[in-house]
Amino acid sequence: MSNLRERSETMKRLKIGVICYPSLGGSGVVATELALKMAEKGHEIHFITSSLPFRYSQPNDRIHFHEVKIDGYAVFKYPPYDIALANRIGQVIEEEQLDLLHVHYAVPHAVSAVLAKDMVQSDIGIITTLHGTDVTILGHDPALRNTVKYGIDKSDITTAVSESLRKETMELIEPAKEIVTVYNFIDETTYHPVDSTAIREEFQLPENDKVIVHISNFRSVKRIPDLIRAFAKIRKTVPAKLLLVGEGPEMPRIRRLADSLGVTDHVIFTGKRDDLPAILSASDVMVLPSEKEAFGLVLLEGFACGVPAVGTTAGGIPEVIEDGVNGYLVPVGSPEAIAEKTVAILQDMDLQRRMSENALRTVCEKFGSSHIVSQYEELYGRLLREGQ
Ligand code: GMT
Repeated sequence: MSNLRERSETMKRLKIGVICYPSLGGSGVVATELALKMAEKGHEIHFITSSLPFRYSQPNDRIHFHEVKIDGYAVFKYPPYDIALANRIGQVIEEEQLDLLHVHYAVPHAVSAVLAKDMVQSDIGIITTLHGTDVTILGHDPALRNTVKYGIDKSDITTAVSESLRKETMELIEPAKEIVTVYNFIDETTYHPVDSTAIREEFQLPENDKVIVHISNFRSVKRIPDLIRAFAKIRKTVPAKLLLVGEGPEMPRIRRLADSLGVTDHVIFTGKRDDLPAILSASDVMVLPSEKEAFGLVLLEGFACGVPAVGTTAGGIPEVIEDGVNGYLVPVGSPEAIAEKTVAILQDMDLQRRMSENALRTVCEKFGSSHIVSQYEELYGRLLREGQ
C-alpha cells in the first residue's frame, strides 16, 4: 500500500476508482463522462459498479470495469449490495493500487467507500460528489440523514453540482467540512446542433408547428402535469407539438391528463432515446418544471444544441438559466407562467434566435468540459498532496 507522499510523486498518471449509478440518470452521465475525460488526459480509470456504465461504449486500455456481484442468499430479505460494493472496492484498492476514489452519491456509495477503506486499512483519499436527491430527499429522511452526514464527513473532499445544493447541504446536514461547488459539464463532442430532418420525419412534425421538448426520468419531482396543463394553453395560441423523451413512474398519469385536456394527438411519447442531439436540434424550446433540481443537466444538453429553456426557480436551475438571456425562469407549480414564457419565445423569432445563441455561449463560457474537468483534476491533486 503506497502512502500519500509516494502517490503525489506519481501524480502524472493517477489510478482512479469511480463509483456511480451506471444506469440512466444525470449523475451516472456526469460520472462516466468525467471518467472518460480523465482517461483522455492519461489517467487510469477503474469503474466499480453493478453493471457497465451506459455511456461506456468504447472501452480502451485506460478504462477498466470491476463488476459488483451479489448472490440472492435466502437468509437476506434485502441483498446487502452496499456491503458487496464495499468488499469489491476494497479488493480493487489493493489489487490495482488505486490512488483515489471518486464517489458519486453520498448514500450508499460514499459510505461503502469509507467501509472499504477501513476494511483494507488503506489511507486512500475519497472525493464524494453530491448530485441532488442524495441530500434534498434522503437528507430529510430520519432513517438516512445521519448516514448521509457520515458519508460526507468521512470523505476527504465533498463537492456539490451547484451552489444551491452546496448551501442546502451545509444547512440540512451540517457537515464537519466545507463543501466545494463544481458545476456539471457537457461533452461538446456529443452535444452540438446536428441535422434533424430524420427526427422531423419520424415524428411527422408539421413544418409550421413549433416543437417543445421535455426530457427526464418522469418522476413526480419533475412536475410534468404542470407542463401538460401549460401545453394545453400554449396550443390555443401557437401550433405546437410536445416531445416527451424518457420513461418513468409518472407516465400513466401524464397520459391520462393529456387525454383529459384533449392534447394527446399533439404529444409525442418517444420513450428512452440515444439520439438526443438530433431530438434537441429539432426542438424550439425545452421546459423543465421541476420542484427539486440540483442542477438540471438536461438544460445543458439543450443549450449545447442551441435550445433555450423555460425552467422553474427550483434548486440550481437559476444557476444555469439566466432569466431573459438563455431562457426564462418561472415559479414552481405555475402552468400559466410556463405557457406565457414559452409562447413569448415561440412567437418571437428574433428572441428565440438570440436566446439560442446565448444558450450556446453559456455552455462555452460556464460549463465547458475542459474547464470543469480541470477543476476536478485540481481537487484530485489536492487530495494527494494534502489528503483532504
Ligand atoms: O433527478 C434526476 O433526474 C436524476 C438524478 C440522478 O440521480 O442522476 O439527477 C440529479 O443529478 C443530476 C446530475 O448531477 C442533476 O443534473 C439533477 O439536477 C439531479 N436531480 C435532482 O436534483 C432532482
